[in-house]
Amino acid sequence: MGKTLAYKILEQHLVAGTLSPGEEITIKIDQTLTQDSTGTMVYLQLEAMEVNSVQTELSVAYIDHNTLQTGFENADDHEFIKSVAQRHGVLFSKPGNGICHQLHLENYGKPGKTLIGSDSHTPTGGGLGMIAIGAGGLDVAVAMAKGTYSLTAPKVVKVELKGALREWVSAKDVILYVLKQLTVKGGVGKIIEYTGEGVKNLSVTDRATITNMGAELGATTSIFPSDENTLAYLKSQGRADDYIPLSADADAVYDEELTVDLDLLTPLAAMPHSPDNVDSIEHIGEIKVDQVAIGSCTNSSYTDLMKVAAILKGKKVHPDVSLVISPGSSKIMAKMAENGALTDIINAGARVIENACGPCIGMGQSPKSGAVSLRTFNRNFKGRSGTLDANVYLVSPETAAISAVKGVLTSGMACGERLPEVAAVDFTPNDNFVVYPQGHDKNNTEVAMGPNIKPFPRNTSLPENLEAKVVLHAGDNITTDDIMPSDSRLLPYRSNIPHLSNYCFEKIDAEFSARCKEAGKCAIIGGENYGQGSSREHAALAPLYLGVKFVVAKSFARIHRSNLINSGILPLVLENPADYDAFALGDELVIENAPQQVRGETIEIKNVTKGTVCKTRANLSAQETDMILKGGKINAIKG
Ligand code: MIC
Ligand code: SF4
Repeated sequence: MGKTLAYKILEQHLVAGTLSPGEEITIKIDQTLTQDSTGTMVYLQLEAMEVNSVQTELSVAYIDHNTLQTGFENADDHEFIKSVAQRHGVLFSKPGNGICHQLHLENYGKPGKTLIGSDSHTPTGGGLGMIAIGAGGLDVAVAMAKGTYSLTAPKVVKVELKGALREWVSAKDVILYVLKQLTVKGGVGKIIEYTGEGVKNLSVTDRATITNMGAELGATTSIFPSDENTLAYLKSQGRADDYIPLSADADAVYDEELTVDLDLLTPLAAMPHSPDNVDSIEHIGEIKVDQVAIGSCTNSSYTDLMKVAAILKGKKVHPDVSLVISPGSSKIMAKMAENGALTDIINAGARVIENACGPCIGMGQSPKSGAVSLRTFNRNFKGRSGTLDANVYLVSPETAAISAVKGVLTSGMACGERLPEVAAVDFTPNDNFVVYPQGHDKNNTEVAMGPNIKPFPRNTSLPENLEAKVVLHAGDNITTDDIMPSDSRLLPYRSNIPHLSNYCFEKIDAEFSARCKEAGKCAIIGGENYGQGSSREHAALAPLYLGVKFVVAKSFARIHRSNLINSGILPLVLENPADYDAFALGDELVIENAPQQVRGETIEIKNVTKGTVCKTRANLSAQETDMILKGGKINAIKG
């Protein structure tokens, strides 16, 4: 029986377990990446593990999220990460170099390697034929310390690409189409593997746009084969030696299949407030646009921005539109300065900002009240832009640029203009933004701890009777942005859980934090796909700090479920989803004989207030059971 590409790479890296969907496996990790907003926790945890050198082939610490230094906090975090990177042998990418995923693709990603990163969009590396997985910070810290990562072996979905994209239709439209078909929870427990003759018509950066937004499907990761386009990309980055060809066997067997006819796609948009709320631009119509933002790890490649420059050349941004562009990397920005494309963008009236995540995570450029903002980003969750009543549409760079000129949402296909081809270029290697950990030894460098960096909260072992009061009854698709909001106001506090916890669930229920403090021991009830979105473990650590003992939901998103377990918080799935309605705010709950119950299949929650019993499952692996019993991953590691 032929093998999928994903399973070939997993098999080569298998350290323990049986490689079969649903089984717990441990794989060797070749590379890790961190970014600063999750990185401070990662490196606090790495320090707590008392290791000297990282065990990976390569680990990189990027600074790209918290680059607005409005006070000392972010700069202190950068310094902290730099010092820990030097202590343990981690490369440090300074702020201004660019967005972690774009930089990793350009400089370090290699076909056939495994990568885990403390950011949900780490699967961007799948565009190069890697197994690249987003994970919580603690899992990344452990991968650095031990060189391994454990996960449930996913199913593999085949997405067969046929034909080629037409002018004005791009990779973003491919992934928006897949999101429309599979939804934001359609990828949970799965790897999305792209195959078919259409693959050769997509460049590596096109492929990376598609694998990047596989995170929005909830997928473990997404992957493309490594072929002559991979070689061309690596050559353009001066890394031809990193190339190896890789593909699935011709007779590979997949768990599910989907076909996408690239020739039939038209420009699409994800409408407010979910990446799977997709429709064609033609159908949505010419809505008036207030802001257009181009950039993010999804769409900030050289080719993307050169197309934008070509569309803007000799034109003027509409008087009612604010156009803001954040390039993906310093190399891209430098190349566009060299060839004049940056001048075309600036002359059209665009605001060019730093090579960083920027507006994608609400670090500046919040649109005006009630605005329509077109963004080439990957998430349009309510309030993520920093403006609660803004309506964010996710579109391709081509759609964004032409709409910025016209002032209304515009399909380039309908406007009758030609879109010039972007010529291939070679990039000049430049590592002036990188600090290498030369002669590293933890005894040679002090950890630089700013006053805002506080210890992370730790749980205690599971008590006999796990008591809790319902402090929130939430709906479906709760995001980690809902649980632990992130914007320019709160991101400076990513290393200060006590402060952050005051804002937990603030957009959904302003009383949440106060209610938890009053209750002491708390439980959250959620709907489907609880915890989708970011990998931030702050969405588990802040609830832990506030006394949350367990979360009961209809289903969980992968990374958040792991983060809860790593923190010793039980994620419980309702055996009967209808029982969701049997809980109400203020109900007193208890799980009796908790240690014994978590070792079994079914876990019963007694609702003391209502006098009822509800059956749930935690579906814990052996390692996960150990973590829950001991009060989290750090306790389990330390024994
Ligand atoms: C995001 O896009 O939501 C983030 C900010 O990159 C997060 C990481 C974080 O919360 O720091 C992610 O995607 O994991
Ligand atoms: Fe940064 Fe946005 Fe990408 Fe997250 S999704 S890594 S905030 S650019």
